[in-house]
Amino acid sequence: MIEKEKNTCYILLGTNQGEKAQNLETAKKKIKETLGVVKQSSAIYETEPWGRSEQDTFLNQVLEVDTTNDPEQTLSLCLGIEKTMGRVRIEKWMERIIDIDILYFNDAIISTDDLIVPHPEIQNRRFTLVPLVEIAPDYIHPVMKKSNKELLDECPDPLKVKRFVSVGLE
Ligand code: PH2
Ligand code: MG
Ligand code: MG
Repeated sequence: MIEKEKNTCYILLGTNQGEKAQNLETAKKKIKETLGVVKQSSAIYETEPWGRSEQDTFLNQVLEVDTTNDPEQTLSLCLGIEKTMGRVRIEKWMERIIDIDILYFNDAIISTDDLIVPHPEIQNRRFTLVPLVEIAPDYIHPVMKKSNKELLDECPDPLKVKRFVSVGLE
C-alpha cells in the first residue's frame, strides 16, 4: 500500500470580529475534520491589532497540524474554512471572523502567486511569534536560519500580546 507523505505545518488562527473565542474553537474543529491531526495547540492570546490600530483586539492561536495534503491543497482547505465561517474579503486587513494562515510547511520554501511559505511576516509580528515559540521554540526558520525563539528575542514589534483568560459562565 502506498502511504501518503505526512507533512507538519504550523497554522496561525486570528479573529477580531464576533464571538472570537468561539471562532477559534470552530476553526480548530474544522481543521481537524478536513486538514489533519492537530498535534499541538498554543494558548490563546489577546493581541493588539497590527497594521490597523483602530480595529478591535484580536485573539490569536497557533496550531501544529499533521496533514497528508500538499501546500496548495492545504491553502485551499484553509480558505474554504474561512469561507464556510462567513469571512468576507473586501479590502486588505479588514476586520475578520477568521483568518487562517500557513506559517511553515515542513521546511519548505514556496513562493507562488497564491502562497508564500514561510509566511513573510513571521519575524515582524509578536502576535505570531509568542504562540509559535510556546509550541515550537527550536524550529528553525528555513529562510532566516534562526529558531523561532531567536526571532522572538530579536522581534522589534512593540504591540502587546497577553494570554487570554476566558471567563466561563458555568
Ligand atoms: N492579522 C493581520 C493584520 N493584523 N493583528 C493581530 N493582532 N493579529 C492578527 O492576526 C492580524 C493583525 C493580517 O492578517
Ligand atoms: Mg493573516
Ligand atoms: Mg490570511
